[in-house]
Amino acid sequence: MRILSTVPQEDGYTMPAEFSKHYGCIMIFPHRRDSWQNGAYAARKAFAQVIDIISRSEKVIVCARYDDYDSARSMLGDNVRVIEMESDDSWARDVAPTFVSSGKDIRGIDWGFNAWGGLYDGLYFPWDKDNKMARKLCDMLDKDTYNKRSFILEGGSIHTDGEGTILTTEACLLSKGRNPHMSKEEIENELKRYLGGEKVIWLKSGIYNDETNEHVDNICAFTSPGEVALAWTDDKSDPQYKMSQSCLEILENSTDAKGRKLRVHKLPLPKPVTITAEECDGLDDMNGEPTRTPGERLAASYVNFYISNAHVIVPQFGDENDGKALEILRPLFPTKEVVGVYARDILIGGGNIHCITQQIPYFEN
Ligand code: KQY
Repeated sequence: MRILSTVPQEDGYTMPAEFSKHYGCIMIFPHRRDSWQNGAYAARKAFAQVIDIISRSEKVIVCARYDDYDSARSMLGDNVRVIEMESDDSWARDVAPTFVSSGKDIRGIDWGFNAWGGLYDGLYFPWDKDNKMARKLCDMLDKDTYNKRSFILEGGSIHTDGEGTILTTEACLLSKGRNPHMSKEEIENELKRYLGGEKVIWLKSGIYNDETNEHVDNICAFTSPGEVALAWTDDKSDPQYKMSQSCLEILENSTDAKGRKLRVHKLPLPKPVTITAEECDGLDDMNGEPTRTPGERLAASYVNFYISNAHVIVPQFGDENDGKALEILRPLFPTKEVVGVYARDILIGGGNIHCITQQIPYFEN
């Protein structure tokens, strides 16, 4: 494995869309007791359901800490590969490499990771184990890796259509805890150079109270070139209303890198999901402070789905809109089975199904 200081776009490597063919998916077995209630037991069961569905159509590699290896091995199927790797938490989307492809082979990008905002507004300290995972995973896969640790970026803060269009949010990428020394234009240029894009569509915000500084993968996702799903509410009293409305205006007035007008599919949000006192009791304190307070609104959204080779795996919350979200997504993915997984126990950690996965694009050699 080589550590490269060149630039993917100049080397002929670009990031494929999630809906293109995968070799596999990277995930991390959950363990952090201040993120996941009751020693992460319920979260492990929810992760295992997601892993089982993904593993039916692509290779799943699950990273487990030394202490969790036996538990992961016994909970996961024979066709899942469990490898021992230390981590601080379990958000593969943000700490595993973002892969770029030449059409034949793939390389990883090793972005800097600082737990969603570092000492400014990050969510935990230290984060050094997470920050080392991307490079280790490239080594394990024997794929060259671009060293971009000088630039703080999480995989959940970007989406691409694989045809030159990148989606992101200002709330996240222009936040003070990431790359405060860089202008919006400089950040946009880095996205284009590393992901191989020609156009960046900047949404202003994401999902209300999303502790990632409003990652794009919770509010809006490409379902095919020229088409996006957008988290939506018609409830004007909900602070989310103005946020989704502003995204809609931007999307409806944008063309993609190929000059197409975007078709926007509204995915209704569930009713506000809040954490209970009992769930909070199941979480360990962090440095003597609780990580959540009873009644706190969690950033629930159906947009946080994962597109595998054969399925679209969509979070479910026990809400009346659960089925509606699946019905809206089905015609958008005519060659895949759209399935729901009850994901409250993942959401309690602060993200959802897309956030716990990172696809590895298909490669020939
Ligand atoms: O949504 C994500 N991509 C990660 C959420 C991290 C939350 C940490 N508590």
